[in-house]
Amino acid sequence: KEEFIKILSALWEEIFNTPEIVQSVAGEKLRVKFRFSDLNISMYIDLTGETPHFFWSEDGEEPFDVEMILSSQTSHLFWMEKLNVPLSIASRKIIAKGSVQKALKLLPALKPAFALYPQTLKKMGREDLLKEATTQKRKKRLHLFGRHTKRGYRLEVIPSFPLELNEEADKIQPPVLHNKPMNIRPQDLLHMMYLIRAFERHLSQAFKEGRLPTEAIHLSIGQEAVAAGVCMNLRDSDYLNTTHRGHGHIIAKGADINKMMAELYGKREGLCKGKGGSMHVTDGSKGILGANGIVGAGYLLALGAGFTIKHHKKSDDVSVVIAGDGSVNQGMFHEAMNMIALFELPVLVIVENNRYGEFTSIERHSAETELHKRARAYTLEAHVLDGNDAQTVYKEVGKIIEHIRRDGKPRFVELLTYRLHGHMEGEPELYRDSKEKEEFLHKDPIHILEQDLINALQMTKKDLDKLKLEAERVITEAVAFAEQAAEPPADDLTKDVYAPESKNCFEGDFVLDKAVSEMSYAQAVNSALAEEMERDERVFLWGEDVSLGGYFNVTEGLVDRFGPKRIIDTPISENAIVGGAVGAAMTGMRPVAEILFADFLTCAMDPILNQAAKLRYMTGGQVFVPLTIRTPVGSGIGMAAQHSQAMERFFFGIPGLIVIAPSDAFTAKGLLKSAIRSNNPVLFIEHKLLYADAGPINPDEYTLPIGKARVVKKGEDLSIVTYLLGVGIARQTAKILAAEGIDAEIIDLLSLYPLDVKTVLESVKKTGRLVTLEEEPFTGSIGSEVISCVALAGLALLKKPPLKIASPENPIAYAKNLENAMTPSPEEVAKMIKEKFF
Ligand SMILES: Cc1ncc(C[n+]2csc(CCOP(=O)(O)OP(=O)(O)O)c2C)c(N)n1
Repeated sequence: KEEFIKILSALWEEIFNTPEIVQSVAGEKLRVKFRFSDLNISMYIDLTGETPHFFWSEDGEEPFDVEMILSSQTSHLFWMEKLNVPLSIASRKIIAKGSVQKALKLLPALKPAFALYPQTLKKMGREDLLKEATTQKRKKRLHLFGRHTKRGYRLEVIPSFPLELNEEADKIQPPVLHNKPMNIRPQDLLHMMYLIRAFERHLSQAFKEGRLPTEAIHLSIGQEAVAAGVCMNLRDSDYLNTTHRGHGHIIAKGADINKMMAELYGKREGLCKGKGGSMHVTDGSKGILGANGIVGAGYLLALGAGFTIKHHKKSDDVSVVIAGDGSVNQGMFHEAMNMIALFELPVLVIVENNRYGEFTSIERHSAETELHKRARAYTLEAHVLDGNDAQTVYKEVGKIIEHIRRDGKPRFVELLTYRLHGHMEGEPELYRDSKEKEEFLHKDPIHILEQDLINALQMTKKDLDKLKLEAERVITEAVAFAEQAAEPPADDLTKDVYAPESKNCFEGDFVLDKAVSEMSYAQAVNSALAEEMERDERVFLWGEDVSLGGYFNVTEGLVDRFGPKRIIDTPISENAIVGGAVGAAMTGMRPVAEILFADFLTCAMDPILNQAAKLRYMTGGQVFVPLTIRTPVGSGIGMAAQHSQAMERFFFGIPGLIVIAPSDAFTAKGLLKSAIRSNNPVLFIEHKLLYADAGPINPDEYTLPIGKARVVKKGEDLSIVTYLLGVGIARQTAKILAAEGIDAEIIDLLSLYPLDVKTVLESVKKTGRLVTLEEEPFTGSIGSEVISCVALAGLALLKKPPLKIASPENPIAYAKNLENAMTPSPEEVAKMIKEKFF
């Protein structure tokens, strides 16, 4: 700073000692302030009085007519005449305030002053600053004036993708579940209910005392007969899905109580390593697929687990879902019920009717309050039972489960019960009066069973106390375990986002062998599906009309080869298509779910975002979801706004999900095979207009790497970063540009998430010019992300600001000319590029 002040002071002394300059600026009546932003000091040039002079001020509070804000480095370039000052003001290298026009008029008068700067530098012993910035020495010295000019990039500023490649990934399997012998006596039911109540009473107290890391905990006090009565009928190998109020169900299914308590305390030793908490706690080793914070999601996961039992395990296991009365008004319930019934899956649907959905009573939330009647509408055998009578629940549900084990057909049971605590601890319960609660206190399921045991089995109060004490001891131990357990280490934060992957699907190059044949993009998808289904019997495909080839004939002929049990037509139920596939994937299948048009992904948002993408993380890595969702995007077939969108913006950047978008037959085939082999959920985006495009394909079996972009054409002058349809447009654009001597490089992203930033940066390092080209609307698109990454990691590489070519910000129109106007032609792209860069 001092050296800088000295140099500029010496310069201005020279200037004011030069009579011709003084004469030419005399009478301007102007005070100019130069604020040096990186040095926190201002220099004032005062031309208002008889004698022009300058002074420095650190607080910068002096009055001025015009202020120029610039860095010391910009100031250096200014005096070196390396800057076009008006342009620098326009591009904000120099920020001017006040009477800029007047200040600019001074420049010609100052012309002779520029010649004084080199002299001044020499006099001050800094002639090194006059040289070009080539040597190390100079770079270092220049740093004095604020900025360095290295042409490199810093990839480390982009967070690394939390995905691990490992040799064992191919062998990953859901836990092998064993049956447990069952010989449940009434006193076992009571002991279980004591255990659940003691567990939740402790939680209630711990919550009040602020010892749990949550603001919301939902207890099932008063509903324990449902948990014990249903779940004590289940083997480990039966699947269970439950909800936010699922502690009891999970305990009764056999979860490790110490680890469960530790989970609720947010500890590393917790079942989900402290990542799930009360609403997502699960114990995969006991066949529990999870508590779920989305009230209707369990129905869909249970549907998928039922599919696995029927078609893969081929066992007499049962997939059970327990959810509340409020959940039956979710669309997920209806889609699941229909599909469970239609496909005759071994699923037991239990609705635990505690008369309230949050703060709204059943009379106010349901037109038909006898919920079992809804099941009959779906042809399901339905039962309604007193859910506070544990013995009845155990016996009757036990019989129903035995029926399912025998005939594999679904059943529905409504269990009538009541929760004695609020919807969540600490809420004021304004929606019900004390009389109602009083009435149900008398129907407390624990009291009912205690009475039964005393009356029928001649157990004494002392016997019961012993059971209760034993349950309380277990909970005391669990609390001690949880309290002593450690918090998760900080680096756990980014673990368990993705299941480990094998190198085969994530490493390698895009090598097109000597192609012996051509295939259309649609045939390539078809062929990838066929090969993977041939290779792995866990792979199946379901979606609307897939057996007939689907809307675009992509899956044509597959049903003849693999039969209707593996190529499955579904109802028009996008939520269930994806949600069911998630359940199947969690239990050992490798589903491919087809969504007819990508626009309908909106109807399956929850299973994609809240289930598929998050289940692994929420369960602390207990679960993995090897699911592929295929769907076509894009305009061009005159189907207007709801059948033509580019949908990728909604899904890329969702931790836990992978997004792929191949641009030709070669990549469609290799990447789809990798997607199906991936241990993680993949959204595989196809393009309608590409389906008919033919292209070469490797003759032998091959997969292609996920997470890598491909340089489809090398070039020196600019980098066009694009994907899907954009690749074809870019190729034609490059030809037009080549005719004018401009050599474009084209990068086909292929994987949108993870994004291969390195390949983009390497290209921009060479060309210095970046163009993004896509079908998405301008704001918040893939191109935005590419540009953001380049700005963060390699801004210095750019010779000019990037050019972003995207569609206008409107939905897609029907009329052909309007639809066409959404995507620029190669000629238009070439013109934009020339105007911007050349
Ligand atoms: C899809 C969804 N919508 C809303 C909520 C917020 N919510 C949490 S619990 C709950 C009530 C659910 O009622 P019910 O299904 O009867 O179960 P209960 O709480 O009575 O056990 C609601 C609306 C949610 N978790 N998920």
